[in-house]
Amino acid sequence: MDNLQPEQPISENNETTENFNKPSHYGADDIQVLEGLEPVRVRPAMYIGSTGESGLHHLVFEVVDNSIDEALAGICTQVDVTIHKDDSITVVDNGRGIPTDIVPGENKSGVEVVMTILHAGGKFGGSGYKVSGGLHGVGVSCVNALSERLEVTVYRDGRISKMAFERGKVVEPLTDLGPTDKRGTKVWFKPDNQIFSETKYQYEILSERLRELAFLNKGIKITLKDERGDGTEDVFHYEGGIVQFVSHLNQNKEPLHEQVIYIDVKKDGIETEIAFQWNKSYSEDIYSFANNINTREGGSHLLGFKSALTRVINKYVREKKLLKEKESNFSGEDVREGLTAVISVKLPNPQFEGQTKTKLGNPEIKNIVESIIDEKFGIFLEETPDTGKVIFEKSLSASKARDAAKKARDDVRRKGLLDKMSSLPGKLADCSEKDPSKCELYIVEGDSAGGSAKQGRDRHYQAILPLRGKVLNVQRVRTSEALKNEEIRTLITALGTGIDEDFDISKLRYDKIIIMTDADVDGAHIRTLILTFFYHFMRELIMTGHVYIAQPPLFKLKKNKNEKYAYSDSERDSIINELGDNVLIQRYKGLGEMNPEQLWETTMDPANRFMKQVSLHDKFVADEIFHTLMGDDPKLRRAFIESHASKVKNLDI
Ligand code: 0RA
Repeated sequence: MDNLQPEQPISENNETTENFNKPSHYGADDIQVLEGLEPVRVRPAMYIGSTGESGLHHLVFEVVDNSIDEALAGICTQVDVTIHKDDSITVVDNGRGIPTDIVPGENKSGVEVVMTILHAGGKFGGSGYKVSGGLHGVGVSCVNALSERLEVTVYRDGRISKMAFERGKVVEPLTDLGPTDKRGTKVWFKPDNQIFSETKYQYEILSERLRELAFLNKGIKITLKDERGDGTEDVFHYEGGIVQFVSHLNQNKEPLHEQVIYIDVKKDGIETEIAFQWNKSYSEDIYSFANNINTREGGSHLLGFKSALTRVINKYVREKKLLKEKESNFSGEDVREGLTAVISVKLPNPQFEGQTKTKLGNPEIKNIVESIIDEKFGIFLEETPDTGKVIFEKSLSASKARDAAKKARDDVRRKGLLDKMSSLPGKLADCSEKDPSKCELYIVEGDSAGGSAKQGRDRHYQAILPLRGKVLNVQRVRTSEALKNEEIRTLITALGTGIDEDFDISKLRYDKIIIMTDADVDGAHIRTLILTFFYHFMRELIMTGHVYIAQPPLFKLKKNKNEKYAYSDSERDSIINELGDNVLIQRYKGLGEMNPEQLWETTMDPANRFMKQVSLHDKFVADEIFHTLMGDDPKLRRAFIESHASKVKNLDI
């Protein structure tokens, strides 16, 4: 703990100055006006990120984080989350229970302090590491402020006590309800629909994060129950922790060695856990966490891991004379090809930096992780030479492929094939507008639909790129192979950004890239292949919300002169109801069945069209899906499509 600062209790005023994007004339008077939980209701997004779907789910995670803190303190072993019929939520844990006695200096019970004072943590002499002090770490009081009603029941010191709030204000004081032999806290809340634009919980969003938390905190049992619909239920409980996390991530890939390498070191109050395993794929999937928070932007722990991994492997292959003397060292990318890794550090005062505050800043962590990998992974390689050899061979093949890919890129570049200045692909019907922020590119399946789209479009700002036949599955080949494919090169040239190391989003030629394929199985497959292309070579385009999926209508309904389009079965049915008898129903099997005017009207006109924006809600779920759907194992693919049949529509893959 020597070089660590003691945890600073954050005072309320301090937090106010930090969190408010205040104008410079913001004074003490203003702060007084916004006392208690009022600021949270005035500016909810500032506390929970948004008042949409993400903020709504964040409420659950905020409560669960407190339960996880109890688990980190070694007390809580189980957390049960229930989504009720009315989209209210219950979280029950068997932790210590929120203190019920009076907090000195506040003259209020612990429960009231925790539920009504922002960042009340410090008032309980917090120690150890806390998730709830982490990223958003706003505290359960924010959940209370943003709930129409919240009830908290505490089982502590043999007694049950209960208290209720509405929109953050006490409506029922803390009341003793009698004896109990249980211990823990139950929080029930109903999000305030005056605050949230969306109040329907999505099972998948909750289950993903809860599963992740169970992986990251081995032994803890987290259950999720959905009382709406057919009563879906999940139990997440992993005695193997992040080792099972890595196995899970690699489940659809072919591991190159059986054993997941696992390193766990606790030193000076910091716990470092790393699990990793190489597989046959060409991608690198490393997930890093600090205090259970996904550090998507990486940081010192990730840097430490990467640099030590490269060093240890090079040292090993030199010592064992596996690499010839004249051959140069492996690069970091070489040794990480096909690597799946989870790095989880838990530390007393994490510093989160970066654009989305998901980059671990604490500089001392880099050295700590480096020396752990140096030592422990070094020993592992010495003791497990079979695996050492497998890693060497994978790195060697990656290094050769990287040379070949570079050569292919250089060749292509020399010939000017990826350079838009040379010439845009002949098939591209470009738009006349030159400002990319106003431009749209429709990627269309087949020449005939391409023809309709070219005629139907607004050529001022809409460009059309027809793709012929099946697009290459880039997940299955290396970059050098992919670049030999004409459709792939056409796509890259049209977009203008380049790929891999050359990728530069500022060169993007269109603000919206819209995939328009038939509404049938083939169309869905081609769409997946195009998405796989973006995911593999230009993931940032998806991350930044540039990629969309066009939604052509499924039916045309006609009665006399009255024509309507339906985009789903249920819409078809309600239009039939509306129009009455003798409705002529035409099912569109392909885009080619629509004439240019119809295509414009139903699918391309910004005033009428429906589009879905493609998002990577969670990188590791997305990886899983792409590997299942685009990987080599048809059995897995079928099983996935069957089990996700209804969701595949939502995911748009
Ligand atoms: C304040 C202090 C302590 C625990 C908690 C709050 C606490 C909050 C929540 C919210 C959901 N479950 C919870 N469990 C505990 C520490 C209590 C102590 O030191 O005994």
